[in-house]
Amino acid sequence: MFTKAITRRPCRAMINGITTVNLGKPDYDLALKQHDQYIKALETCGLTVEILEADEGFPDSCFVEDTAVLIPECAILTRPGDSSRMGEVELLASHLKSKFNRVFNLKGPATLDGGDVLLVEKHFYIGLSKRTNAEGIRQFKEFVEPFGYDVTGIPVKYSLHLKSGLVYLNNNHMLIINEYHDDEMFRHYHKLNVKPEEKYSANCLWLNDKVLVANGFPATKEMVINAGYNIITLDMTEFQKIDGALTCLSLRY
Ligand code: CIR
Repeated sequence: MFTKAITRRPCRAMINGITTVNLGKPDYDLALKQHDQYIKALETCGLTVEILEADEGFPDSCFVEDTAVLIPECAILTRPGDSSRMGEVELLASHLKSKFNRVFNLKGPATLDGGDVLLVEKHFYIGLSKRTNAEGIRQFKEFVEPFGYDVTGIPVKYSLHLKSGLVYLNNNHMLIINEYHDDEMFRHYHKLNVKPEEKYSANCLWLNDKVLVANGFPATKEMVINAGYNIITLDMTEFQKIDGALTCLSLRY
């Protein structure tokens, strides 16, 4: 159950956000409208949403998920794997220190993006990706193990982050792209397989028994509904242009 979320308004510089796709530049005004709808959806799911100011110094700073991991026992400030994003953590640090009794910091040479961190009950799966290195996972593990969490590293080969292709929807349901389908690690889950042509939509967001799903992906939408969830669909086109998806736009706790 989540009760709160932290988001950051997209800045104008988002049109120059990092991207691996070729979908053109985001339309800033449309991105703001989509962000408004995203915040409304979080509120519909019962969350109180804090909206931090846009920061023009960091084009990707609306993707707050990458800069911290929040659990009831502590906050962990990350070290984003793309150097242009490292400074985003500072923007959030004092803010989190006023909310959490314990705040841990990853130290160099560790790198870790929150988009690689998937929590399933008391188990963290962490993507070993272009953004997150083995040292990042090692330090993270040291922070969370004393609180009874365990950690498994998962190589990420075919997407930016682990959660671009693997998302937990509670009730033992795992939304999963082909690449992870036969992985022994996930054999215990009831898998909802995302079609390759709808890969972007694997990044859904479970929030208190509702699921946010990106608009324009009918097979994923139907599959999540058939799995028994109430869904909220959201236009995400402008964030997709810079590799952003639903989980990236908030920190939930
Ligand atoms: C980046 O490449 O860092 C941003 N353009 C997108 C970050 C997406 N974040 C996420 O999936 N958690």
